[in-house]
Amino acid sequence: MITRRKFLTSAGALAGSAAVLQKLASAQEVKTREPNKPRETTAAANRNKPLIERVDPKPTLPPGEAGKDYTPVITPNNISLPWKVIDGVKVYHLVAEEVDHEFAPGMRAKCWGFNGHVHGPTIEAVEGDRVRIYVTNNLPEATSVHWHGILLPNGMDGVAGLTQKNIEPGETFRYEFTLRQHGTHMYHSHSDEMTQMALGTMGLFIIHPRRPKTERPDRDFAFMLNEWRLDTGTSRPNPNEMTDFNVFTFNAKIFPATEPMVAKLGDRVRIRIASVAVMEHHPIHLHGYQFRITETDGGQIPESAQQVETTVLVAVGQSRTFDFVADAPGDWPMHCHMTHHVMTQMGDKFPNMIGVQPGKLDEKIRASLLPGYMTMGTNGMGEMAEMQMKMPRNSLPMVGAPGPFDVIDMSGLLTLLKVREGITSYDDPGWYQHPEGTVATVASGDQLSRDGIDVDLSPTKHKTEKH
Ligand SMILES: [Cu+2]
Repeated sequence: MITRRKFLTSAGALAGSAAVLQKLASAQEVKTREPNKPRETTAAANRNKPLIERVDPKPTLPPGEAGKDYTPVITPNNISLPWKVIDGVKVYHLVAEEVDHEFAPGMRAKCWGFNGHVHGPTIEAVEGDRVRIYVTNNLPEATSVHWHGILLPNGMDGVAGLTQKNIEPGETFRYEFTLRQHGTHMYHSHSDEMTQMALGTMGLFIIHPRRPKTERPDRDFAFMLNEWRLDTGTSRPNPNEMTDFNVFTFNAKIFPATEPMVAKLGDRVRIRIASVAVMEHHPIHLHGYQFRITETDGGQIPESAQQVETTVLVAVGQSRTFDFVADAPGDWPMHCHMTHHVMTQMGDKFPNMIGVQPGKLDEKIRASLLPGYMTMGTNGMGEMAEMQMKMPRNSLPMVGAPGPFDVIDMSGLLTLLKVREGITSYDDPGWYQHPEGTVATVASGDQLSRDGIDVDLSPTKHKTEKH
């Protein structure tokens, strides 16, 4: 009830109507109800009163301005959708269309998105803004756009067949409503969802608070999660796949194509993660930090109820926002903690070769069947990261990229938080230069004997067959 009353108070400030005051008065009645009075009496008295939160108010505040009313959000690897103000209304134009999308160098596919982007550009607005969003359908089939998590009149909800007619190819529809909340929300097609969403027709819808209760973040990053089935050698994600995905993305990119989040030491950082992914939930883990989960789709969490975590589970259809101060310099991974979600196609359908001793198998196969054959994966999959293997067309191995020390053998749902002292720009600062003596290295014999660590250091002990 407290949250609801707070919401009503802020909505009231925006709408300023008699209905608002009436509702606030009735909320006050609930609060001051005598303890012995039966609840049913109050409920009955309130039953027929208008619910102001279901009224779409005309705005009484000017459109929110970047810098003055909010710090713009950063959508790594994507942009915010441009808008113009017409008679006090923010006007946007989304165009649903096929997009030739690069997941990372070496892997492209024909996806569906908006305005040349996969996923669609981030819609950014401010609580109290009136927004008018035109949607043009340049897809080969009918579509519609649903504004996920946003409080609006039923006929603006965007569910084809139920709350509106389909937007046929070539048609442009108009959606218009006033934003009465703030938070991290989404939009996605709501017509032939299985096909269209598996091909990428979704985006972020960020609403900044008009009067934030907390200090604004210095760096505000937003991500959308997704998973895809892209078979090697093909150029279209397969929307019919129900369980077996092989490409996992932050803002439709896989590491190392994911742009890093760069912050200055001491910056207040906000990270928003949202998902209307196809089928999978993703526990997103940030290294080196504890953070407070400050918002869900339902709004701000009271400070006393905020959980301090290092991993946040983002289920399909949810958003989670967390905040922290960037007080530890370094290159810190942020990744999904499901190990198959930090890899790409290579691990898919690969036979389990761990511990297999091929003996003379390689020689025999090379001589009689495949001249370039080698048995792989007997010591684990990491070695594939280091090899320049010839890959099938339009596919990437499980591995990520060369790192400052060795190859980073993660891909997929991985990005980096780069925190630096004294930087003057938020451009990618390159790899972190560690202060001397702060990097784990091979232990010397002296160190081992000093600390009584007994290991067999003979060179033959751990020799493994190298290809
Ligand atoms: Cu995951």
